[in-house]
Amino acid sequence: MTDLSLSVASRTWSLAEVEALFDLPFNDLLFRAQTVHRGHFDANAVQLSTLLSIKTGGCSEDCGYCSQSARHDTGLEREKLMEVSAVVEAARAARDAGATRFCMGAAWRGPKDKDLDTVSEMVREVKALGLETCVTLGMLKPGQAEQLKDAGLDYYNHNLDTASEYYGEVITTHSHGDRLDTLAQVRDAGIHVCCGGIIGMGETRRVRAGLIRELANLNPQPESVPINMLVKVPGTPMAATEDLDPFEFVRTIAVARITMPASHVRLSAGRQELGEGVQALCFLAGANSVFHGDQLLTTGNPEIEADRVLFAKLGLHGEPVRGRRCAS
Ligand code: SAM
Ligand code: DTB
Ligand code: SF4
Repeated sequence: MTDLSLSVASRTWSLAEVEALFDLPFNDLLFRAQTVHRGHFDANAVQLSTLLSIKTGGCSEDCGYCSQSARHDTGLEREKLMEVSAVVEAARAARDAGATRFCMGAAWRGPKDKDLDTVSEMVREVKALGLETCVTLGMLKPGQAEQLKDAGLDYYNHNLDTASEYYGEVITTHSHGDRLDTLAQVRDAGIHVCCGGIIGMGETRRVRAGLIRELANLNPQPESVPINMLVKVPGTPMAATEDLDPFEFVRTIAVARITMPASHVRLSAGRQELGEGVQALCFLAGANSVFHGDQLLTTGNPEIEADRVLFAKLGLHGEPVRGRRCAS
């Protein structure tokens, strides 16, 4: 019989165990996730990260979900790397609106050394504002993670996106192994790992369980785990994908919480489409982070005012920097 006893951070998860969690009755799953959550975090605190696209569009990669791939005709204007001063201004506004982490995203396969110098300057200046810093720049070459660490980078976002068995259905220009390689470089440089994925891309529950299993078996586990619901961008190969049942999204959050008890699980892209009720279920299932601000990278996010109202209704509050109750 599959062992469903309470998880500990260091254990290895089998696919059967993760699938068994997905298959639990909804109320049992949520009760279990909420119990784990309360053992590790303030149950009413939510970490707020703000995203900024510092280099938009024209990406060489063929990720089937992405508005920024040069291979998809999404009508997105290609833009150059932003000026440092404009990024710092956006970060200051994010901080003043309540965010504690600022995440800068670039539509690159990976950064050129010259561009990395500019991004390092952005990290240095954003950090000086008292914000946690995060960047997502694609694949890194040896030495680049160390440069970012020296600039004061706290987190590097690099998602596994989907289970290894489904990866080739979504992306062909780089591999699941390439992603693991960059994640290892980030870890070795002493930078916190932000690593999650996308669901609702036409995958099966088994694939979703496989993704969560791969994330949970990273050792150490990622400090932040963004769970994105596919945003169906017109012009991408995934634009006409069938809608995923919202309860399946909630289940995925709950299974992420149970298997990665000390990680911040972020309710990420697709929040606008979920509505207040499903978002509330996600918080009950153990989500304790969101993207805060009217824009994700190229698509919309709930407005700051809408989040303020929702948080007030639910009695949620923003989490201070390093607000984890049980330091690990
Ligand atoms: N180019 C870098 C990379 O791929 O790692 C960084 C930017 S990329 C846009 C960051 C992440 O955004 C992707 O790994 C994916 O998880 C998420 N993402 C992109 N487009 C999305 C969409 N349409 N729906 C949901 N998530 C999306
Ligand atoms: C992550 O997992 N989700 C964010 C962040 N990491 C970089 C990006 C979501 C992008 C959604 C589609 C868009 O706005 O382009
Ligand atoms: Fe490029 Fe990242 Fe979009 Fe893939 S997800 S096309 S690597 S910006």
